[in-house]
Amino acid sequence: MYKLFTHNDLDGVSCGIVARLAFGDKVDVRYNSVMGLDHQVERFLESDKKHKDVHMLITDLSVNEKNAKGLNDYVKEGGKVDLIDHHKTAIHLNDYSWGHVTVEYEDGRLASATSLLYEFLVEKDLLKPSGALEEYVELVRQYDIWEWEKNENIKAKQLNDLFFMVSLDEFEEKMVARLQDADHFEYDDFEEKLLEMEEDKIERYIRRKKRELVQTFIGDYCTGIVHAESYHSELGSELGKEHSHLDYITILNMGGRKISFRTIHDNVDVSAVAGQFGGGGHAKAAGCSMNEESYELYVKAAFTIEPLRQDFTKNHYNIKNSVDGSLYVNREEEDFFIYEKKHHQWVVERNGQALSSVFPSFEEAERYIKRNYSAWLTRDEHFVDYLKKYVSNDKKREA
Ligand SMILES: [Mn+2]
Repeated sequence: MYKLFTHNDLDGVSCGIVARLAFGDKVDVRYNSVMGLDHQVERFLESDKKHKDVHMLITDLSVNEKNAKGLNDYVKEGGKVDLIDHHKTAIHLNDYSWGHVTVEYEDGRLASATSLLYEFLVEKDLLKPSGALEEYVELVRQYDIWEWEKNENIKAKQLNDLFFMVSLDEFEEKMVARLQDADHFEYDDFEEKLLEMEEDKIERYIRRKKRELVQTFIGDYCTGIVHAESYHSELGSELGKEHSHLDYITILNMGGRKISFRTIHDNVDVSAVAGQFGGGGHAKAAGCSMNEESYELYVKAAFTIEPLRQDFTKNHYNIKNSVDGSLYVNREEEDFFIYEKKHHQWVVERNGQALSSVFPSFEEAERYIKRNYSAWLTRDEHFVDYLKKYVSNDKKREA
């Protein structure tokens, strides 16, 4: 008999699916949150100690110091345990005979728990490799370690969408049945339709959230803050790309009292931001529970800020990086005119007065006014009025 403790996200549940394919009803699968595992392991060590016929597998999660010692003692007494993980923070468990932690394969690809468990079971002849299963495992791996975005592997993202549309048990059951004896992994027509609808729904949701984003400085970082309960990955990436002058995106979930941080920039580490408030995570995606301090900064102080406006995109004349200059405005109805005075010398005029800083590129000038004045590219009509006003002023000056 096998007992599998695994994570409750797509990678973790796919470990459950792989284990089910290998062991059928001879495995008892438990899905846990990151916080929940240690409690489960503790209970197992206390109660099931004598059941030496149980082979324990832990995937996509790691145990604390106390449980690591407990498991090690259990193994010394003849218990069977294998912990298979791919998180950097679990590397030290490789010191134990039962710890199998691989972050990166020899060819440089990042591992996922599912890919590691799959290979582990195939190597031990406990699972028969198949085309469909191999494809499925690769989709999970690409999704879990964010490789799908770079590869534009939509099928991997869709797998995660589907995962969230049905219950854990239903997903497990569906996938086990599908992977059992197929050459390729495919979605059926109904799922394709569902995924299409989901895509539309996410698009509408993001469009709405774009109009609610507020901008502020917290510490040295300029962040965009939005309230949202769902689609954090999609939101973080869309808002981050659209407002690339923001260092990171903050997503507030008031009901769950949680804060998520996302960034698209390599020079920003949001796990450090989350760490200041007792949270953690990865460099590009992290989070924390909401405490008094983070509430004051991200919720209360941001409440009175007006949402950020998007650049006007339907212009013919007022366009970015143009030889005629580009005009921006802000909520205070100030004008910001960016133009190239000399080669690599970009000037910003604020209400007709040049700022003292000069910028080496259009992008840097724009970034400066977006970060410091929350300005957006204004519409053509205003641009034409602005040019008329200042061109006629120049003429008066000449006369
Ligand atoms: Mn994982």
